[in-house]
This record gives sequence, C-alpha cells and structure tokens, in this order.
Amino acid sequence: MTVHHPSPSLAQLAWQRLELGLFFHVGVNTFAGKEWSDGTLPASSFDPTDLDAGQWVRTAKEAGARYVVLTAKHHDGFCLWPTATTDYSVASSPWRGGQGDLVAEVAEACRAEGVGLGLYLSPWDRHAPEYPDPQAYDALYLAQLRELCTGYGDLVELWFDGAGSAGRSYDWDAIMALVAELQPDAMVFNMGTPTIRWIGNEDGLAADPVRYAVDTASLDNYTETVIRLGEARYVPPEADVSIRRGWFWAADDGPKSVEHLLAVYYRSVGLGANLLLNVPPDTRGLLDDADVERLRELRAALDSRFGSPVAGVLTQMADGVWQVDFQAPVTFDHLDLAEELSAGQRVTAHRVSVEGADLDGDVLLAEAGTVGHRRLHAHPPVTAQRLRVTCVGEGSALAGVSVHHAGTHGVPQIEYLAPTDEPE
Ligand code: FUL
Repeated sequence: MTVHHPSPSLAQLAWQRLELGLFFHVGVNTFAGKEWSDGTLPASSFDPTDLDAGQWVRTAKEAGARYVVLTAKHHDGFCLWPTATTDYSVASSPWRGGQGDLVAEVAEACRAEGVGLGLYLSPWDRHAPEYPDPQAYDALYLAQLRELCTGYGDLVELWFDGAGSAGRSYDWDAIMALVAELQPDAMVFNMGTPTIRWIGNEDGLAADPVRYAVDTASLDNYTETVIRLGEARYVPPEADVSIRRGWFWAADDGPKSVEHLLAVYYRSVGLGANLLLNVPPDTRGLLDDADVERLRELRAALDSRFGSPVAGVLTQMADGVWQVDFQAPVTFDHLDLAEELSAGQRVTAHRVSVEGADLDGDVLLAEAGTVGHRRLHAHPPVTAQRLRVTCVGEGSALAGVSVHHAGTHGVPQIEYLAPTDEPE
C-alpha cells in the first residue's frame, strides 16, 4: 500500500519554526470580569487608560515568543479596531477619545520588535443584529476580515474559533478565498480549510504521537466544515492554554506555577506542537505584573535547561539509522531532535541509544513515537561522544540532533489534567 505523505507549504514550515506565541484576550469582558459576554456590555466600558501594546510585545519577545495573536473580535462582537461594519467598537469607547485602533497599535509594536502578528476574529457574534440572517452576516464577517487582512501588514495566523457556532455554518469558501487573496501566507486555524489545527484541549497539552498529516475527516469533532475535505493533509497543531484560569484578565485570578508552565512546554513544544500561551492585558491595558514576572521565571527556567545546546554531526548509516557525533565527550540529560519535514512528516517511531567506553554496552536513552519540528527527551545524565537514532517511517530523515545539560531530568507532571484527545 502506498502511504500518502502530504508535504507542508513553506509558510507552514516557517510558522512551525515560530514555536511559541503569546495570545492576548482583551475587550469589554476585561472590564466586566467576564469570560464570555452577550454583546450588550456598553462600548463605553472599554477604557484601558495606560494601554501600552509595546509592553505586551516586548514581554512576548523576552519570553521567547516569536508571534502574538490578538482577539480583534471575541464572541461578544466588540471590535478592537475602528471598523466600518459596526459602531460596537473602540470608536465608541472613551479609550484614546474614540480615536484609537488597538489592532494597529499591536501591529506597530510587532513590527518594531520583529514579532509576528496573528488575529482572532470570532465567527460567533452575539452583538451583530445581522447574525440571525446568514447572508447578511456572512457579508459583514467578510467585510471585517477584509479590513483586518488589508490594514495591518502581513499576518502569520488567522484564528477562527469554533466555539458557539454549533449548528451554524458560514461561507467558508468565500472566507478562504479572501484569505488566499489577501494573506496567502497566514495560517488558518481550525476552521474552513485549516492549515493548522487545535490540539484538542485548552490545557496546552499534546500527546505522542503528534501527527502533522491528518485525515481531515477525523477532525469532525472540532468543526463540521472540515469534513468535506476528507483527505490526509499537512495540518500541524497549535496547543493553546492560558497562563491563568481565565482567558480574560480578572482581579481574582493569577498565573499558573512555573512547574505547570514547564510541564506544558514539554507537552507542546517538546512534542512538536506550537504553544500559544494566553497572557491577558488587564484593565490598565498592561500585562499583569505577576504574569510578567512568571514569564520571566519561565524563560529563566527554559534558558537554564536549554540555553547551551551542544550540536552533533549527523551521518546516515542506513535507512532510518543516524549516527550523531560530538567533538568531544559530552555530559547531558536532554535530547533535542528535529525531523526533516520538507517531504512531510515521516517518522512514526524512534529510538535513541548511546555507546561509550564507560558504559555497559548499548544504553537506551529514549524510545517514543513522532519527532516532528522538535522532540525533547529528558533522561538520567549520561556522558558520551556518539549517539545512534533509529527512526521508523518510510523516507524518514533527521534535520538535527543536539543535547543539553539541564542539570535536571525532572519533567514536572500535571497529574490532574485528562490526557489529550487527539484525532487518529
Ligand atoms: C474558546 C473561546 O470560547 C474562549 O473564550 C477563548 O477565546 C478560547 C481561546 O477559545 O473557544
């Protein structure tokens, strides 16, 4: 049987290399302490008096994020840019005297910092009077998307959230055509004809195997609109999670522990999924000091574990068998593998072993499933100059292997979260 290996586009590979993004949920909900609102909160309540998008994006960059995603419109319908499609927007708020454009401020900060920009535009809209009329609402949604795709430079991602839309279909053909015309390199999250997909939970947790080639028919539990594609396509996942309990800022909420965030990192980036970590701006329009501090702690923990990689030289020994040589014996407790993905994801299983003068024969360091963009393994410290990686999978190839001496091989566990419900 010939196995079909769908290949990624260059834009998908570029997006996977971004690895880590920050999500910004902000809007009228921020001022009401709500997660969802029904479109009736007054636009006048939006008043982040000290708003500084530069602080958000600089914080993202310092945390190691290479892109951010902003909720340009959440389910409540309030628009963070002065859209011509509705007056339920920043233009009707006291912020910047009604002259502000938050999407523009974030876009400008991203340009200044060299960070990618993604936008979330909720299809479900609880404010728009047009919503009950599919034709009228599709036209409004397309007009909003056109504004976002034309006014703010290149976008790395468009986040189409399925929540609230059960039983409702939108004009995805027209939506996808507009994206193809105006932002052909932007990733499309999860709906329409997705180029990236949800990991299946909002805890930021992937599970081995992490498949990039998915039969999109199996995504039917996420969205009805993808069923019709019915073929295997390259659709890598993005694991989303909030640093806090809520997606929007609330006074009585606070950040997760560093251990928790590290566990999420191992279970997302460490398994080859992108991680989109939500850090919500507060009522001042700034990232909360406690969240900023927690991000610094997370970055420091990641740097101390993975900040000084030692790269090995790869030699292919046979089909799927790779030898990795280091210049001198190196002591390490983490493996960092990368797969060559240009011809699609090929590795379905892999095994890493080490042989050395002081070691008793061939010592198995790791044995697992997919490799993908990046695969991290923690293991007890070992000193060696040579490794062997054996991959299962037709035409499988590695792009790089490095090792780290983190000084720990402890991977924090998140016991209470249910395992990821990954599509087959
Ligand atoms: C969900 C939404 O309902 C939440 O409010 C949040 O935006 C999250 C990222 O996606 O589907």
